[in-house]
Amino acid sequence: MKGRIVFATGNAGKVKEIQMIMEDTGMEVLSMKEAGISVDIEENGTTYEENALIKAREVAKYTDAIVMADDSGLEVDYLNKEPGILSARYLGEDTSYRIKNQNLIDRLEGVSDEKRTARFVCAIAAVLPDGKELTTRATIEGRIGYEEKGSHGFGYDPIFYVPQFGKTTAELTEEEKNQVSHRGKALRLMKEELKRYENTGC
Ligand code: ITT
Repeated sequence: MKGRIVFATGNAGKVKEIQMIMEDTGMEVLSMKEAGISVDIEENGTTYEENALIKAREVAKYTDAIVMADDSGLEVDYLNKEPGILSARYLGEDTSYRIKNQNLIDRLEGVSDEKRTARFVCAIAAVLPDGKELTTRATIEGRIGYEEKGSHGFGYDPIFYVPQFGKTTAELTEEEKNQVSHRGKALRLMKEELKRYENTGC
């Protein structure tokens, strides 16, 4: 694959992961900021895919490059899948994750291990220069921990415990997280979709 991708996100944590995951494509991945694009996008979709497409379509108005966007969230089963699609806005966009994470831990007080199941969900959308739109989605299953652990990653990572590693995603190295994460898996699916479209035109 060749060319440039502009990633329609203002989240620096996502940008770092995405650039690592896309490294092997040989394509240059620029954040919106690096591409000099600054837009305020209203994410008023009802699904992760819709929101990812809204972001990618908006930024595609300002560039001829491939544009991709990520819409993601944390679904806690015991809380009826909250905060879900509203994860970034949960308790207010500017509220620190220390407070958001502690709030989720508090809401699960007394809840047993088996009922603390949760998942990160990620939808990736791509808008290609010819107008073609692609979407992919992936998840990682885990549990909400009892305290924050780890300092890598961003957002809800310190409370998202992955049984397979016996660690939170904030305790994993960047490589380990990208191997198993919702974002890593959804982006690898998107790489395949792009290759398929390049080869077949549909
Ligand atoms: P952009 O819309 O600019 O991409 P955002 O942070 O607002 O940035 P979303 O609307 O997709 O992005 O919200 C996703 C939120 O879900 C994110 O802010 C985190 O709170 C949470 N989240 C998603 N993936 C995560 C991950 O890998 N680790 C920790 N938290 C994550």
